[in-house]
Amino acid sequence: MSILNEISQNLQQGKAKVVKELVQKAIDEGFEVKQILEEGLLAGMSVIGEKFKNNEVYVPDVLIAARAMNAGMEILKPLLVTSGVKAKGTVVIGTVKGDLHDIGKNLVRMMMEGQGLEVIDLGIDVPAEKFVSSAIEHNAGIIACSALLTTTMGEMKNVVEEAKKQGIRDKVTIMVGGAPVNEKFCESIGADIYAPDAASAAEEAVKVFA
Ligand code: B1M
Repeated sequence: MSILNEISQNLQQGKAKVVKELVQKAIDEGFEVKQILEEGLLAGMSVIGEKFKNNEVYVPDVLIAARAMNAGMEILKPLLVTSGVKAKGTVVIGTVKGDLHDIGKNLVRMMMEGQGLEVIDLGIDVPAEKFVSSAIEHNAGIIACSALLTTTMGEMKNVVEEAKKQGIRDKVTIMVGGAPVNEKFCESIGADIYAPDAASAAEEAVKVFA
């Protein structure tokens, strides 16, 4: 098995320590940083994303795979900067104002990072103004809003309105998701993309930057 394949396989099994060692080994053997990232770490995370979508693996599996990816990224990150590998795009993500649920949002973030996107995580209870000002500050192409409560999902409309108010509506894609959210709601508030799960959210985000 090639070392890149080994990285991918071990990542899928959540073996953080092994992934870290293999990434270092691949660097020592002269593999390009971009190749280690794309054919090792991101390839492994894509498999997990697909399996998660098909209910073949569950939340804890994704969390430990993401931990393994982060372990590998610790080694790669400083080299990515010097080798000039750029993120495919920037996403600002958060759970909307009044809502403290973050497990799903964190999964979305991890999946997006697993697709090579830069993700600015604003955390929970994020007001509309913060989503928009952060998108401007980081020149983000996507604002991604998560909500788990029927009482807070309406806050997503405020994000759309705030983006209009601050003059960036035509420059930013607004993605919405979370258990009570659906396609119809997405359309009704004038958002752009509804994603039912974390893997779809990452797939859709990549398409935006393609
Ligand atoms: Co809360 N809670 N909770 N809770 N909680 C729910 C959501 C609830 C359905 C439980 C119930 O009554 N059956 C209910 C909401 C009812 C409703 O609004 N219709 C509820 C309630 C009522 C509350 C409180 C009001 C309870 C109270 O205090 N009386 C309170 C509210 C606090 C607040 O937010 N202001 C509350 C608090 C909490 C805890 C803090 C205890 C805890 C959250 C801990 C945390 O997140 N760190 C909690 C939990 C854990 C849950 C349940 C049990 C699990 C949620 C979860 O993490 N699921 C939940 C019941 C349930 O769902 N079974 C419940 C796993 C996660 C992976 O799924 O977040 O749906 P999910 O994410 C999915 C997709 O939705 C999607 O991707 C993920 C998977 O791929 N997705 C996106 C999510 N965000 C996305 C964004 C995208 C795209 C996809 O694009 C941007």
